[in-house]
Amino acid sequence: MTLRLAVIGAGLMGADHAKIVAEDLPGASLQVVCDMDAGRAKAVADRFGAADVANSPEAVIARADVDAVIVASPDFTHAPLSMACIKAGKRVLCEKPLSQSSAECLQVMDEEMLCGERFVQLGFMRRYDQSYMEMRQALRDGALGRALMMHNFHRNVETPASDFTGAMAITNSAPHEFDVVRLVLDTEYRAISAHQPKRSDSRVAPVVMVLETQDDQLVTIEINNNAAYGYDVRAELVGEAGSLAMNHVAYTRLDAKLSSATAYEPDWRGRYHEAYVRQNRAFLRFVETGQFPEIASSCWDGYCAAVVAEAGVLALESGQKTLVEMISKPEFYA
Ligand code: ISE
Repeated sequence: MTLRLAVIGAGLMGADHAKIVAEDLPGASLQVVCDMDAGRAKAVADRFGAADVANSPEAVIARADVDAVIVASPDFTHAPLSMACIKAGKRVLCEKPLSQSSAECLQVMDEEMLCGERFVQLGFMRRYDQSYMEMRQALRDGALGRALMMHNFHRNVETPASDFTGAMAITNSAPHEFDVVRLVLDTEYRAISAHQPKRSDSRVAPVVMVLETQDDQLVTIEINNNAAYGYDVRAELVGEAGSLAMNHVAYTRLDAKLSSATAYEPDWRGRYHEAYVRQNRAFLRFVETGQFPEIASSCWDGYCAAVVAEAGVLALESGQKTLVEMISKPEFYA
């Protein structure tokens, strides 16, 4: 049976999801592309062969010819649209963040728990990236001994908007690290501090965070949204018996003129293409079977990322180490 998917939002990520559905998801078809901007919806629909276009997300979610939904519209719509999908009994792959407000994440969790079934898979795609999967496995296999530290670097060429702030580095970019490090280390955070160096211009400076986990490990995260040279994500997991570092991901290397060079992607879509495909295939199996994928991110994970980000913003503003205070994990998400 072919599952008919709707993609809500035809911006950068919506177009990327539409492409993946059309080209990399056997068993799925692109039924509707929905965007407030009719021209944008049509351009993406035409490019990837969608059956229809629409401009009302609520109407799309209710359609009988839509089996499941991918939400890639602006961040503030993620929680309300995920709740609409839960109410309609449709499984949804919602782009990160579920919400930047932990209180709103709790509302989505409540809605899902009320239904007694899992409906929401959250698009923290790095969980499906080979490098992080190998780090997690190495730790589980005992190859590194007890984990002590995880260092992370996350660099964008430039900020998406000129009014991007240090707080937004924490609420918009860092949640990827907040989320995937929790998965790799299999723990939660206890406290966070955040610091910024000074730039010589008015662009947003990097943010460096130090997090303590509940298992007494340290996690460092550098977010540099104006790194200029390329999209660059690095990580190193340091254990008592060894360390595992992520390699620069590039399929080729140019050796010429007495030097050697590998290229950087301009943004995350190329770097994480395989992760997105794996994630979206896992979503398809979730829709088919109702079984929540083992390593996928849930509403609970979305809540955890939001709580850490809120504490991180407070830490940056106050210059103080800030406690990360979460509710206990509901049995439903165990
Ligand atoms: C950005 O905010 C994102 O959402 C992307 O997924 C991420 O990879 C990028 O580096 C972030 O800055």
